[in-house]
Amino acid sequence: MEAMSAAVTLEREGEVALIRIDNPPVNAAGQPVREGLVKAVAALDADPGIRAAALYCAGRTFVAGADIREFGKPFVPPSLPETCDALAESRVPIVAVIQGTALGGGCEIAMACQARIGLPGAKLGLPEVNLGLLPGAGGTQRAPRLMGMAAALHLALSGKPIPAEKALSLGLLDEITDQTDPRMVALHAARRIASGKLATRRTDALTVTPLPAVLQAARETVAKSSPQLHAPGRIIEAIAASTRPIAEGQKEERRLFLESLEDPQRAALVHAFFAERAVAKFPEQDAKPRPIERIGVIGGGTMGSGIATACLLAGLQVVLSEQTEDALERGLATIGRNLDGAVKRGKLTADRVRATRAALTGASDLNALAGADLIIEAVFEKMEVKTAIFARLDGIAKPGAVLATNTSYLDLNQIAAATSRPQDVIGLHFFSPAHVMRLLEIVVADKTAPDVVATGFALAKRLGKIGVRAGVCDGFIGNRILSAYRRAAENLVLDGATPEQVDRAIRAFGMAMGPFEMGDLAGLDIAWASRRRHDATRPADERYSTLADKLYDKGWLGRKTGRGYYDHAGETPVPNPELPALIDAARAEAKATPRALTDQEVRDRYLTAMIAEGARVLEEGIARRPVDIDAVFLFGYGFPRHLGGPMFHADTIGAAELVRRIEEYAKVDPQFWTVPPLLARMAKDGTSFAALNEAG
Ligand code: 3H9
Repeated sequence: MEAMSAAVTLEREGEVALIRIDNPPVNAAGQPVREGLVKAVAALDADPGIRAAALYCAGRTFVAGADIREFGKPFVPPSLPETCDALAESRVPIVAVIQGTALGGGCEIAMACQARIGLPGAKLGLPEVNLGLLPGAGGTQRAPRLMGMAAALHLALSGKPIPAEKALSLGLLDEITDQTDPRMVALHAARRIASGKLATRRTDALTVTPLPAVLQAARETVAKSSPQLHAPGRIIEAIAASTRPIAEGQKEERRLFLESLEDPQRAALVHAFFAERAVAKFPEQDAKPRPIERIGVIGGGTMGSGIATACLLAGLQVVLSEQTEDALERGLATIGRNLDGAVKRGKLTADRVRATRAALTGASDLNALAGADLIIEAVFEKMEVKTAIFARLDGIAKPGAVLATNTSYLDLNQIAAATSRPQDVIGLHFFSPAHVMRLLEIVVADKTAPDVVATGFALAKRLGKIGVRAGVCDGFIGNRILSAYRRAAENLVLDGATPEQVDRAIRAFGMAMGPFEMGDLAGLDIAWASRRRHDATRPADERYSTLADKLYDKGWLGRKTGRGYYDHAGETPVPNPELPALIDAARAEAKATPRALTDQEVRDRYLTAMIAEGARVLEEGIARRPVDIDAVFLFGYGFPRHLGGPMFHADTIGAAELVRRIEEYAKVDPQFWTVPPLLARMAKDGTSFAALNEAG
């Protein structure tokens, strides 16, 4: 075995050779892989004794793509396009043997080879679009040559990997084997090529049938479904060029790829990719999670039923506890409907339906939770109710059971103090609908034991959720920041904007929903309860909009009552016709002088409030790093992924500009707008939130 580089070896076996990539954890095509592949091809070209070769990977996966960590850093040759071209032009035919995932640059490496074989469970995909990129190592030219333009467009625009069977039917794979050892498959396949038993072909010699109508339909779909994203349009244009001679098409691909590499959306999307992984690193990660198989859920309302559904879908046993038989029946029925929906969405396969339903039991008595490994309380948001339940659980739960609360605001230390085992108490803050939303805030109280924190993260992983560690404060990371920018939105209405304008401006920025639409969806009684909790501590000089209270007093609680900021009687909501009079009254009470505000002013103020509160949450240690806040907003609050999250976005504005804005807003409302000390320091030192992420 000869080393071609730190990541690639070449093994000669008679008249065939095996090229092996070994670059843990996912065999990303970093510089040592590229260098090794180019050298291996050159060595094969120079060896007349070799008639065929196979390329395979060590570890659990084929090449998972270009090394994303190299983007934005000084480039060290050879490039991935050069590497793929070397493989494509190799004198010796090479078969790619694929286990795990061949993604992005990995799929491109495979497509450049002269044949492809998939091992059981292999998947192939071009997920570059998710990173704001296009397949830039020949993928937009070779995929249409192998699969046709329509299938190539679908693969690259969806970003979703396809299973080996589908890849075979589309022509992306030549064979699927049931053998599981990549080296043995590689050796056998190379020998079959040498003996003429496995056909090979040069991808670059294939031609592409032009499909102008398919291209046009793709352009129209993209313009409608994701007008703010830059990568999809570039992908279509690069694939459109695949009907030209390959060298010309590659030139066009390169031009578009370099454009996408420089695009700020690329940096934001790569940040979002790493954010998802960064949050899984937390101070207690070396502790051993407690074993979790049986979950108790207290409360069969929307949240409790959603949590129970999420646990069932993950294959856990669930006991749902409610106070009365009636409430229990309703909760179990909701879970049943959730599971039906999961079957329809393909999240629960037909063969698992029976076992999943059988894993659910109900009880109208808390004692039924005695055997649970983890109990999640999801009852009414009232401290007395929660502490009473935790005091009872203390006497019921088995020793070592994790006692979790789904509270979205309340003081976890106080809840933990209601038990004699505060070390076992943790916050697991799910987002509604809990069986769909990916975010899980894992709230750590003063006395929570490290293995209980680790258990929270293990549960998040098992449920397919993104767990983010949060400290205790009113609202934790997400809802705490939400209350700040919701107040900014309410004050914008005092100053002259309408709720409709605010929602429109925020949607135009890319958020899934504006704050008033979101209030109507969540129910205006939730924010009302939060305001009442603060009545006693609200500073006398706080600028307070009574608009939301007026809606509440009229019983207009949003969608569930048919009216809120909007009227929901028709198919699409329209502004509540009685709102202008209520706004006038609220403005008069606040002694506000309304003026016309531009959408830009609305957006700047709203985002500045979000970022400023984010800076406070960081400084207080509620979130450990800016990336934790970004993950919360990306996965739980509809922040646009192509803008990376609020703290990533803050760096594109700059601390100095943010401080300037806050000082300007403070002229009207000095009580709300104060410069967070962290932001002031950053503006002075010229540092960024990205630097704080790196500092860990
Ligand atoms: C591309 O290819 C561009 C080309 O077309 C053109 C070039 C000219 N690079 O996700 P996991 C790390 S763009 C660097 O937890 P899993 C990841 O951060 C690329 N690092 O495992 C993590 O590190 P850590 C197109 C990478 O089993 C560790 O590996 N390719 C890369 O749940 C384990 O990852 C993609 O977009 C990478 N490419 O999932 C594929 N990939 O332990 C991106 C992963 O320090 N990758 N890491 O946190 C994936 O989708 C998943 O990682 C994969 C494994 C499905 C492969």
